Amino acid sequence: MDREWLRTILRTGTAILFFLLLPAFAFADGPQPVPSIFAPASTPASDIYSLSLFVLAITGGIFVVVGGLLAYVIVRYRDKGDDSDKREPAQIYGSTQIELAWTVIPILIVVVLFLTTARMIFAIQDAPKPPDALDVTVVGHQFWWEFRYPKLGIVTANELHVPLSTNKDPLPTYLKLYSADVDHSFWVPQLAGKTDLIPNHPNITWIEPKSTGLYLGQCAQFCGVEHAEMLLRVYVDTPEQFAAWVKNQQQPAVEDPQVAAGRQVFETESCMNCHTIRGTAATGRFGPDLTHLMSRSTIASGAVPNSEANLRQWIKDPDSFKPGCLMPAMQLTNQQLDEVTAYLETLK
Ligand code: HEC
Ligand SMILES: [Cu+2]
Repeated sequence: MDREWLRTILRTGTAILFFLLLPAFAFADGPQPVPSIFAPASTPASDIYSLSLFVLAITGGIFVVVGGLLAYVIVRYRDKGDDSDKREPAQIYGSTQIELAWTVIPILIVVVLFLTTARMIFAIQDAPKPPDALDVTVVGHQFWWEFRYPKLGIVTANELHVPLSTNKDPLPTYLKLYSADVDHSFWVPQLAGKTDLIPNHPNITWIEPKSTGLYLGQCAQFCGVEHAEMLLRVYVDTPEQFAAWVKNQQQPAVEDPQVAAGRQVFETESCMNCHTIRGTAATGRFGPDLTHLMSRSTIASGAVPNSEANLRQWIKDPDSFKPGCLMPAMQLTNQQLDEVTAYLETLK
């Protein structure tokens, strides 16, 4: 093997490696771990997963055959540096057999891929909805999620709770998707495929999680500057956990006289124009419902953990966590910040 040849292989190899590793660099310092589409935990996601394996097998087969032939030809017929290959090879024109083969085989492959995919899409879309399925209305906002449970009288944000579905007791959750402003996309890879939230065009999707735990996702449609921090958290609870969560969410906010000063800040510094706290005069709907803010483990749509320090910093200057988000810095004094944070901390 001569030098030039070796250099070509090295150069090509480095380029291929670089492109394969590129996604790893892109996500390396992301705000949350990238959930895998190869670890489904819910019915539509596992159907999509098996379909993707089928498609990968076919396209992988094509890659191996084409790549193999290409590699063989490159090695076998490379310039040997002598005159042994200066003669023109036999020229073949208009071979009906060859042309038919390279037209019909790809068409058949595409038809198979198309039909299996279309069948899967319709099977998921037309799945009959059981009467006891849980209904949730999801409203996409720049840059957070509103979750309403119409039959349960619950409104919350950013962290969706749904019950576990077992084979013995199937309990899917049907999500009706709306948008308050621009296009968003609901995507929790381990639970279901992406479904867009389009203004004036409600979409429906469903999930049927088969194991408990926290599933991460995010908005998958570019919706503005903070699109990348419009994260999603879905908690799949056991029936008992879910019932307890529902019971707590249905309560109005408890009134604690010790934090009356903070509550007054909330009601006089226009917080209540944008936020609802059930059981108080605050009924704003531009921002997340804060009635049970402390039942959530993150704030600002999963951007930061819900700690006292983060909460105070968020109210002081929301842009310090989410530059360009739609909550303004309300220019509160340090004392007002302490008071309103103490008040919010009581919203269990
Ligand atoms: C102009 C409307 C507006 C005003 C006024 C406003 N907020 Fe907000 N607030 C928002 C929006 C929008 C978000 C969601 C931001 C995001 O996640 O992108 C938000 C988020 C929050 C959150 C995080 C909620 C969560 O679960 O993620 C808290 C806490 C909060 N606001 C408290 C306050 C307080 C306290 C005040 C008054 C000092 C206030 N807000 C004033 C619009 C407003
Ligand atoms: Cu979005």
